Formats: sequence, structure tokens, C-alpha cells
Amino acid sequence: MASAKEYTTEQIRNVAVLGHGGAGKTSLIDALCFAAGSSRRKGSVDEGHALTLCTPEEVKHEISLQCTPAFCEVHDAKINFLDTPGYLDFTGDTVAGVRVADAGLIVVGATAGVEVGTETVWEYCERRKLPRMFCISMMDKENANFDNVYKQIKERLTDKAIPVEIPIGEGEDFRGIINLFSARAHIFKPGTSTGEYEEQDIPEELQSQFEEWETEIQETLATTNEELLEKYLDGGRISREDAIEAMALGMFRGEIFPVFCASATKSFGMRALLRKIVELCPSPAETGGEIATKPGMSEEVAVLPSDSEPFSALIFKTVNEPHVGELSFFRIVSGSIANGVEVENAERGTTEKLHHLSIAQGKERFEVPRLHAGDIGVVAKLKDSHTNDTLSASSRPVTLEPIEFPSADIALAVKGVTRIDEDKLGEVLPKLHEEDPTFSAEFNPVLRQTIARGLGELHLDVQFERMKRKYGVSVVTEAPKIAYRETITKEAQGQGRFKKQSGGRGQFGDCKVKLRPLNEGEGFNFKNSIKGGVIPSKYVPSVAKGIEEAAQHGILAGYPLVDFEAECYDGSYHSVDSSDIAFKVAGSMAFKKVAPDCRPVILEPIIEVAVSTPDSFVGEIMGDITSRRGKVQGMEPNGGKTTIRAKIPEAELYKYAALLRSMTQGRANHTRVFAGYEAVPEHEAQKIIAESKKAND
Ligand SMILES: Nc1nc2c(ncn2[C@@H]2O[C@H](COP(=O)(O)OP(=O)(O)O)[C@@H](O)[C@H]2O)c(=O)[nH]1
Ligand SMILES: [Mg+2]
Repeated sequence: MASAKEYTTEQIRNVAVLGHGGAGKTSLIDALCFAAGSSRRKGSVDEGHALTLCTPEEVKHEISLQCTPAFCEVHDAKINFLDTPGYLDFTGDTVAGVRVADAGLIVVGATAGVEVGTETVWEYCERRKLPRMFCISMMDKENANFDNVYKQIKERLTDKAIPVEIPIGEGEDFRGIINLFSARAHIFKPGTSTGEYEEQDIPEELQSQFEEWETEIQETLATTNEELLEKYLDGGRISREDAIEAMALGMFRGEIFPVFCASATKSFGMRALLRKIVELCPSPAETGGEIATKPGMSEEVAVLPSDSEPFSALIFKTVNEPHVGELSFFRIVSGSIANGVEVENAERGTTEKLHHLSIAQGKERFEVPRLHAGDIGVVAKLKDSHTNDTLSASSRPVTLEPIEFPSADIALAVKGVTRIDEDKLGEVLPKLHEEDPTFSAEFNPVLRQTIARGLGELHLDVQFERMKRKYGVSVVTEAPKIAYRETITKEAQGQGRFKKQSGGRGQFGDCKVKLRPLNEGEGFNFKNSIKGGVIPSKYVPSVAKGIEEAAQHGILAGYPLVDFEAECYDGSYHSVDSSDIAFKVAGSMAFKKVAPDCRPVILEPIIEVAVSTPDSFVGEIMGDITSRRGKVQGMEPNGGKTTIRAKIPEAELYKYAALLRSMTQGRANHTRVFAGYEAVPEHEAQKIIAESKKAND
């Protein structure tokens, strides 16, 4: 039913729908679009169909894994909803949704209340100062409690939240809302699924409650500007019109966060919410535009949300569909665009033709002749443009501020189930990365494993499911090997002498070397102290080469031996039999002879971990860190939450995310940064040595 009608910048509202997984976002968007008449059927997440539940993986897991647009038309405006994943494992798409939206609709379940995912998305919005409103969803559910959830919002997110409607009845009894602006009750007509209601006087028994809430909102609005304050103090009631204007401004400035309530299942509260989104959320024209940079430079350019500006748009999502090819979803920041025109991808130095310019409604796409500044669209088959790239008019190439994707810290080793699968990995893994920048994979030649990285174990699992479905490639996963190293801790010296003088041409090389430790990160250094040509200078580099190559396989467990200096101070040669190769072998022999005397140790990678957790779990998490040979570096409490910083050996961090989640009911998360190498304790070293022996047997 979607029309290819054109919407001007002023008519558009871009709203990211955000919240914890299972809060009711996908159901709410479905119900809103149905109530607005923009979708054909009312969906159900539980039955595997909802407007923005698109991929088979989403249907299978019954959760949103991607940032998916859907639009509807209300009061001559077009709302672009961006459905986002609520689970931390898929938060890359959530960040993308926040980046391209002009407002956030935070969905909080009426029984579950504020959860860790709610706090996370709140944080994302804070970073971008995104105007926000709340919807307390699932008001029809048993034990729904509006007051309770409102209290949690105030305590855990912001004390600037304020209800503009309150429920009549809760749980099974939820049957209407009181609109605090119009001072009228809306009693819903059950069974209509388009959100129809009957307007009535406020029920007698709710009158005093209404007055309490109304006073609160009137006072809040009165303080937003002096004119209203005067009116209010003079005993006047702030009119609906004034209230909407003041609230929209307050929302825009981050001073007010209006709260609504609804039931998506019953389609209760849909119409009021649709109307308020249009009235309260800014259109792209009101946002003031963005600051971009000239491609490859730091020089700033203001890009304004107007059709008269040169075109610029940010690609926020890429999907590869078999039969369709690559689809690129973008948000226009400035200018307008017509189907089939050419634009530039200045960073990559390519020109792209915008084929099949469309708007997206979940899975479906509708071609449009033109899109205006601020709108969200999709095109097919760009040649070389990917998520986070800017497309712009050649008259003014720019680079828009990119999406700040979270870093992919969770690693798994993968290998193809069959030889054919294994061979295809190199081609298929980069495609998955193009679709989802928070996933990456590459072959690590030291570990001899393909290491895949993502935001969490579920994230990686879903990527592999997708890989199997789309490309027919199956993998098994295993723990990534640890990139151990070896080094020496004390100086020693000795000789390497290579002599082969039987049959054919002889070989002769002889060197004396000292090996001594260097500081971490200094690598390998070679010092030539040969005097009087006891080794001809043309052969000395071969000694160095022999040592360096031998050090690739350390003497304890075969890991590269690093951070040492080799000094060649003596030796001898033979005028006929000496050669480069003979001195290389002599260098290698000297290394193997001397290194064991230098008290070698095994080094392991250490990761600096920052765990963010509610205070109540701090004790347990610290205990666990200690049991993982971790060292706590510091703690920063911050309003009920604590960030614990610790250095933990990488070998102890396999599946740490899942463990943290189960230990804290999903309320703690962590980030990782590589922090260097440290010697492993003796008993761990013995285990590593034993394992390397086993592997080489
Ligand atoms: N009773 C009730 N259940 C709902 C409502 N909205 C969503 N649900 C259910 O809650 C679950 C999660 O909903 P979903 O929309 O997928 O949440 P999301 O993860 O935030 O997108 C599903 O089983 C929905 O059927 C509602 O208004 N009332
Ligand atoms: Mg969802």
C-alpha cells in the first residue's frame, strides 16, 4: 500500500526505535504502521512475521538483528522508523540507527521495566544528544505497572522524563489513556487493530490522579519559557498548542523526555503516539544539519538539510541478497536526489550510479523518482561503496561523520567443514564484513587459524548461520590459539661452527655470539663486533640472518623468540669453503646452542579489560578476575555502576562475555584492549611446553 509519493524535508521524521531486547520495539513499529494504514497486515513477532522482521535468522531467533527501516504516513507527514536490535551482540546496527535518526523512541516494557539494554541505548542517545521520547509498552500484560516503570526511568535514566498520557487500567484491565494535554479520556475499541477509540470525559475515580499528573506537566512546561511561566502563574492553563510547542523545544534541547504508554498487541495507544511523534520530533529541516569534512582532509564543511544544497548521504547498512545483489541503505543529509543519477564516493575515488532509488518497508522496497533532504532510501548494486561511506555530489564532495561502531572483541577460530568450504572462506568472509562492519575475519599465519571477530558469541553464531544460508559455506568453530612468544632474560655466549668437507665442494662457517635480552617491543637487534676480518664482512649479515630465522622458532615451545640482541664478536673462515649459506647455518647453530643458557621464558598476550557492572556484582567479578590470573588496576564507581579495569591474560578470556552475562543476569559488559606481553608463570609455562610437544609429536 506504500505510495511513491514525494515527501519534503519538513514532512519527514526519522525515529530510531530503541530499547532492551524483547521490550516490544518490533511489535510496536508493526502496530504503528498498521494503524497508520501503511502496512497490509498486522504482524506478530511470535508467528515470525512483522514488518521489520526480515531475515530468516531474525525469524528463527525471533529477535531483530539489524537496523531495519519502515515508514508510515500520518497527518501529511512521513515517519521513517528504524527498528534496531536490543541485544548487545548486535549493537552495531543499533549505533547505526542512532547515527542516522533525528529522534529516539525508547521502548520500555511495562512489566520488565528499565533493563541493561535500555541503559545502553540511553547512553548511545546521550552521546549524540538525540531528542527522545519514551513509550511504556505492553500495558496489557499481566502485572503491567506504569508508575513503577516511570519511577525506574527517573531513577536509572533521567529525572527529566514526564508522562503526557497515563493509562486507564493496567494489565487485562488496560482499556484507555488520559491525554494530559486535552484533558480527555480515550477509551479504546477492542478488536479493531487500527487503534480506534472513543473520546470521553475523564472517569470520576481517576480525576484526582489526573490533576496530580496534569499539575506536574503544566509546571514543567511553564518553566521552559518565561511567557508560559507568566501565563501559568496568572492561573491560566497552558493551551495544547503552547504545550506542544514548548514540549517539542524542550525535547530538542534534551530538557524534557515525554512518556507515552501503549499495547502493540491490542493496538491501544497507536494513534496518539503517531500524532505526537509528528508533533514533537524534529524534522530534518529543524536539526541544523551536520559538520562534514572535505575528503581526506580535516577542513570542515557545514552540510545543511535542504534540497538547495549539494547532495550528501551516509550509507548506514549494506545487505547482500542472492538474486538482488547488494543493497545500500542511506540517510540523505543534504540535497535531493533523482533515480538514476551519478554521485561520487570521494573517499574511494569512484563514481556510483543510483539504480532503483527506493524507500524500504521492512523486506519490501518501493521505487521512487526522487528523495529529498533528510529522507532515508535504498539503492541497488553500487560498485564499490560500503557501510559508513559517504556519497556526495561531485560539485561538493564531502565525508560525513561516520558511525562509531563498537569494537569487535570476541574472537573465535573457524574452519570449513569440508575442503570446499575451507577454500571458499577467503571469498565469503569479506562479504560478511561488508554487510556488517562489526564482524571481521582473517587468516592468522602465526596461529595458522582463521580468526573471526565480532561483538559476542551469538553475533558470531548468527554470522555463520547467514554464511551457510546465503553462500552455502559451513564452518565449525574452536578456541583461537594464543599467540605466545618467547624471550630470554639473561646474557650468555657460545659458538656455532658448521663444517662439511666430505665429497664435492666443502662448506665452512664459524661464529661466536653473545645473546642478551632487550626491552619488550624492541624486537631483534644485531651487533657486529668482528675485528680484523676474522669473518669477512660480506658474510657477517648471513650470521645475523641465520640467528633471526632460527629465532622464529623459540627453544621452549617453538613460539617466536623476540626482544633480544645478538652480538657476533669472533669467528673464523675458510678461503675456499666459506659461503653465505655456511655462515647462515653457523648463526643458526650458535643461536640454538646459546639461547637455552639465557634463561628463556614464554610470554603471553595480556588484555586490558574494562568491565562495567552494577555495584552489586563488583565483589563476584573481582573474585573471578583473580581466579583468571588477572590483576585489578583500578575501579571507578559512577552512580550505581562501577567500571573495573584489570589486566588479564588472553588465554583466560575465552567465552568471558558469556560468563559475565550469566554471572550478572546480562547487566555487565566489557571491552578489551591489547596491553602487551608478559612472562607466564612457571606452572603455566610447563603446560604450554607440554602441549606444544604433543602437537609436534
Ligand atoms: N502482551 C503483549 N505482548 C507484546 C506486546 N508487544 C510485544 N509483545 C511480545 O513481546 C515479545 C517481544 O516483542 P518484540 O516486538 O519482538 O520486542 P523487541 O525485541 O523489542 O523488538 C514478543 O513475544 C511479542 O509478541 C504488547 O503490547 N503486549
Ligand atoms: Mg525487535
